[in-house]
Amino acid sequence: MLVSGSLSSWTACLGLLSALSATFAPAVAVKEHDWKKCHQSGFCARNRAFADHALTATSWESPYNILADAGSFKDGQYQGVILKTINDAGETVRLPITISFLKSGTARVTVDEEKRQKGEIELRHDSKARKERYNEAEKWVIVGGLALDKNAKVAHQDKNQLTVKFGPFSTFEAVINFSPFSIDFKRDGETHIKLNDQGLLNIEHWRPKVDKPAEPEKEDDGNDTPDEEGKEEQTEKKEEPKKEDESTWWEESFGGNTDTKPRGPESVALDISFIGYEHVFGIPSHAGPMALKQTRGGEGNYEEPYRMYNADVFEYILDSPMTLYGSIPFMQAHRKESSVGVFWLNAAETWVDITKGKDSKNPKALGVESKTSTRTHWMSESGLLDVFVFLGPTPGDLLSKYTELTGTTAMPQEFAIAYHQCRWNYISEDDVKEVDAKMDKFKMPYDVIWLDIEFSDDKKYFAWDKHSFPTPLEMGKHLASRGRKLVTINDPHIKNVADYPVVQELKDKDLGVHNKDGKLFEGWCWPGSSHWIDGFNPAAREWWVSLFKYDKWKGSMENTFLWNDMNEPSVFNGPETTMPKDNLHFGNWEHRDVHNLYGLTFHSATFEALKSRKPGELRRPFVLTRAFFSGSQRAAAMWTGDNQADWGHLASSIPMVLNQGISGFPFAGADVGGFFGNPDKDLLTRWYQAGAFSPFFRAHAHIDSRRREPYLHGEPYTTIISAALRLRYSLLPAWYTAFRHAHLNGAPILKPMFYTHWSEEAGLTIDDQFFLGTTGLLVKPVTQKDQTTQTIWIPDDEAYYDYFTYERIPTVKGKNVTVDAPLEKIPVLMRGSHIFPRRDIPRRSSALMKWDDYTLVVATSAKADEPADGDLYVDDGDSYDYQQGQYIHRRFTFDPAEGTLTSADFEGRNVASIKEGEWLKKMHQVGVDKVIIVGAPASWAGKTTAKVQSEGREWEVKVEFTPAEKGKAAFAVVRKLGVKIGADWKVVF
Ligand code: NBV
Repeated sequence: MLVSGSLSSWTACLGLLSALSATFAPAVAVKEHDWKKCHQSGFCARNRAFADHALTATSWESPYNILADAGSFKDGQYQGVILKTINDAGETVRLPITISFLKSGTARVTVDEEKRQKGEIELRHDSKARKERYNEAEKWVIVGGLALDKNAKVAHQDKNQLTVKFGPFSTFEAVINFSPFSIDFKRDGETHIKLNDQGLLNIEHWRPKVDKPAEPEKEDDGNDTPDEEGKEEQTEKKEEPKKEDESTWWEESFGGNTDTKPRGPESVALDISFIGYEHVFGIPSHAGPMALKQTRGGEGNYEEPYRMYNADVFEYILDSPMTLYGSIPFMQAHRKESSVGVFWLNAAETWVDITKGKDSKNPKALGVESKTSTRTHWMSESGLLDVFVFLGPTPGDLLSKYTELTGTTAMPQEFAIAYHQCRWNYISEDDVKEVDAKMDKFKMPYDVIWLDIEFSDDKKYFAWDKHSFPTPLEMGKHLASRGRKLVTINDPHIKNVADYPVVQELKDKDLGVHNKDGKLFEGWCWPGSSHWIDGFNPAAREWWVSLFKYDKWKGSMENTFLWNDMNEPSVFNGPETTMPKDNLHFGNWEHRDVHNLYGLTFHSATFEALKSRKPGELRRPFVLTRAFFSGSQRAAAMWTGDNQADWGHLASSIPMVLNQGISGFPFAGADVGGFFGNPDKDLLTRWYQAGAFSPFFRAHAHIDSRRREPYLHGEPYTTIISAALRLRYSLLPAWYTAFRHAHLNGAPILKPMFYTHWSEEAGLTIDDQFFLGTTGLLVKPVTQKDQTTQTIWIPDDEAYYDYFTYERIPTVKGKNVTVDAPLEKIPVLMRGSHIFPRRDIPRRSSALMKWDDYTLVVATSAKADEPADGDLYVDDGDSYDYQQGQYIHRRFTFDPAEGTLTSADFEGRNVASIKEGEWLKKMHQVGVDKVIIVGAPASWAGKTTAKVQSEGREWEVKVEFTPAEKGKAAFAVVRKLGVKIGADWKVVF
């Protein structure tokens, strides 16, 4: 049975959901009008209107001034008060400001609102909402890096401003201007970032609700949105006074839902200018180019600001600033040889306007080419104004400082970076076993099979559907026998039915989210009537953790891992398919304050749960989350949600995944094949090839789509897809090493051109090709239909070799090169001067490759004497023993002048002194099976042997040299080196 258009309203369809969900999926595609535009979101409209006024009125002055005498600077921190003038009578509101200069060189500006006397601000209708600006985002997001820089010094102070020098060698400066308040951030004397330069700071102070007499009817049709009103004013250039639009202060409605706003208007907004920077990136997740577009209209620009309000935007549209499932309010600006950034720590609904323009203070008349600057306008509905400023100068600096604050990506379970086979739904244990067997039959490696919501007994997620999954443990063991895992879904909505102990406990212990009246919130999702766990409540988290113990969640076992979906949270009958903003969370914070954090609280509780399923068992969890916020990288992988089986979505997945990586959350991927629809075989094949170069590599499909497991497509597709899977498996050591670097310093796993080649202006905005980790592999997946060649931009003068043929590609720095890319070929080049590890015998799962020997591939430099280097990180891939030194991290160096290839500990540790646990001991049996030197020196012609030295011994190995021929580079192969992977060794050619 397929139910579709006949169900006209959600209510009707939701009523049937429980009964129908095995075959039913909402056939309604997302409509843009289901989601707010800025003019439909009261605070966004008000702030845009405020900006229009400020930017066009001739005598505008920001009403925010620092009270010069009230401030003090001590131990790296300035504390003072901003006075906001709120009316013509000169009345003011006090806004405490703290500017912290951190040891890392990061600066933090926090503005709060002074607490009022009890009763001074009344909330509406006896609301239980907390009367304080939300100040706990830090608690969920920040894990370090807050130590103050005691060396930060006041360099200048007078009645107008205060200048603080801070950062490395005091090369950073913050010039705090008092009247009006603004801050200029400088590096080496040059201004890079300005706060409130345009005077758009707007902190809507709390005020009592005054019931005013109804306003007289306007003469026009009265249909103007606040936004349009702002525009009218702009053209009329009215100056003062700007009449505020109060229509959405105390209540606003959208799509039939009314938000009672007990605290009234309380948004925080600020303009942040990036001086001399034409490009800004970040603030995922949006489906659009990595380089963010302007948002105030004009050709090729958006009309709407980028929105961050985690939402279940299924079948999302491409090239749009619309919000998606997760938010990271971290923006970076790049130009040739300089990068700076800001992190806006606020979990409420947030919009960001972006405009660009020439810097008029730098006129051409003076013979200086005027530079383009980017101006951004950040608007959040509530909470503190809390912004971190990073002054770079490199892209890597931004990432390391940002992840020092928010944490780096967790070291993953090794299986988690292999291939995942998913679909909504594998319908029974037999189905699972059949897919598992077919993957083996067709020699397609895979590590994980996934179960979507239909695995459960009527969407009661801890209960298995007894008919389809009667023996989950037996199924789990079956998978485990080939080292495979099972991931099951577990959403935050808990089915509200009588016979479900989980919901009973939630109710009895009062662990759910509450509505505005303080009662348990009830809404609709897959199970029908549901309650939502309140992940902000410590007791709820503790309870959630307890549910996953092996003896509590029957049918789960060591190889069961988790998928958290719908955690934006998705509420089918809620405003914009999420929770009412006046819902209440633990501590009586309104949902409005914490919305973008909700998903993180849920997936991090699941992460904790997986860490403590059995006393004494401490293994790395694997959790996939759909909603996320800054900090999610510490506990989860993410995917880009419900994309579609079309070429546009395939192409769009690449900038989206790159953007995740440069925003500190690199464990990212898109549904391979596209979730909705049926990909044709070419599209599916190309998607597998792109997926093989995506940090999270999972095929997934909608319940209504045709079966599309990779072995189903006949030749040549089966062979080609199989080759993509095998390529992923052979490169797993390189991927794992890239994760290690991401874990250590926040580096992206897929590196866009600007990240590796920051001095090449032309490469700054390229977002469809990338380097994989430190391997030097330059990849540009094919994302166009019928495309058989690929054009790759070359960032430098290095040598580039075709990954598969060793052909030396004739490249020119800064130019495109076109390479062949027939369906069976993924455009992958090896950049000279790198070495990367592989494991060349593909097996059924990564676990089965654990003790296999390695291959090292050396791509020699274009410069005859330039060394090549690379590294390999490996640990047990499962436990936390690596934190006790139980890992191998080698640095390989090929020195063409000396004719040597050496392996040394990456960190210079004395490996002999490490007390070896079981895993390290077992690694003695793992060695280097093969070394391939691509671009081997011509002088090696005739060479047949080389000497190997290791552990005090020396022996000879054979060298097979193949001279350069027909465009192919010369290469040499050495087999069976006889060295241990963890030992120091040297090959002398
Ligand atoms: O659980 C069903 C799906 C899931 O397959 C998909 O990956 C999620 O993004 N889920 C959304 C709910 C319904 C989508 C129409």
